[in-house]
Amino acid sequence: MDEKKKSGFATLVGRPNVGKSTLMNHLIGQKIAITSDKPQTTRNRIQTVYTDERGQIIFLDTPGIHKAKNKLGEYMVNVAEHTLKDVDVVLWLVEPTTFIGAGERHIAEQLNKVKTPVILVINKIDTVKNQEDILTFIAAYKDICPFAEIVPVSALKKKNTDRLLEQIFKYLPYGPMYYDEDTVTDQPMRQIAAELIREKALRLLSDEIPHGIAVTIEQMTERENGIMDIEASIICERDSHKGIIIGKGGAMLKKIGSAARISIEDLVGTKVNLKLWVKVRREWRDSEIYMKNYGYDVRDT
Ligand SMILES: Nc1nc2c(ncn2[C@@H]2O[C@H](COP(=O)(O)OP(=O)(O)OP(=O)(O)O)[C@@H](O)[C@H]2O)c(=O)[nH]1
Ligand SMILES: [Mg+2]
Repeated sequence: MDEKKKSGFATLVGRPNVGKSTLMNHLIGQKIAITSDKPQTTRNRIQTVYTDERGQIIFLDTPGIHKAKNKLGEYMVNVAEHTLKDVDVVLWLVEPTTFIGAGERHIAEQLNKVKTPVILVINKIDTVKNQEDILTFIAAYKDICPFAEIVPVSALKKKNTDRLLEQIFKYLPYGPMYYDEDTVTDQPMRQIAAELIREKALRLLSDEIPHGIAVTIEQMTERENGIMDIEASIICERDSHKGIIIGKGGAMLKKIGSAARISIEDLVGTKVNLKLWVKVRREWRDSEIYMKNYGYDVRDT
């Protein structure tokens, strides 16, 4: 065992849309978690691995903590809150503002219950015109929770994220690596492919529908010549939604399909032949059976 190396777990938590997945992808240098400008993009815990000469950080990206409106929402919040205890350090991401709402207070309450060191990460500082304002955000947050560190960053513009890595390593114990250094994620390829399709749907569709969709991979096979055939279904909650997802003459589904195909090809490094279907499953977000089928198993939280 190399005594000088550190290794441990860091969870990213926060309200929806604060940039958790964007930050994690940037820190590990690969796009594993999907991102969008719509809240509640991430639905499951996504584990990724960062390794350098200092050691290894295992990141857990989690769903945004919000007021749940259905069983899927409850599942997502459970997933996020359950990661707080069993990690070495918590990264709490917030928007660059002095406004601390009920959502942030709820998260602070959860954090105050655990002994894990918390790093407050003030994200999106590229949107702050007057950089001195950052001091006022720090002042607003500083007493809400006993923070181990406060680090302002921009996940999008990759600002100050090296400093964040340094601060994370500070709170990790010395010990052997959990994964070999080539490991990037525990997510199976199938799962990432399904997520990439969901990402394109989220990005291309209007506000109302995206929360109600899920994606399942029905088949994923590789031909001898390397071409990958994928058949997937987009699940939605209403016939009217199905119509919108398919679009006029199938135009929207085609758009989602070709954007997803390009991203999946990037991921697998071969040509992909993607076939998409759209299915309606009414109120699936309140059905534990359907949720389980679509990869959200309540017993796992
Ligand atoms: N300007 C700016 N935008 C950012 C930054 N980080 C993330 N964003 C944007 O914020 C939006 C949400 O990003 P995500 O990474 O999906 O946020 P999230 O916290 O994972 O969201 P959920 O999974 O819904 O909880 C996207 O449109 C990102 O491009 C940043 O540093 N600066
Ligand atoms: Mg996310």
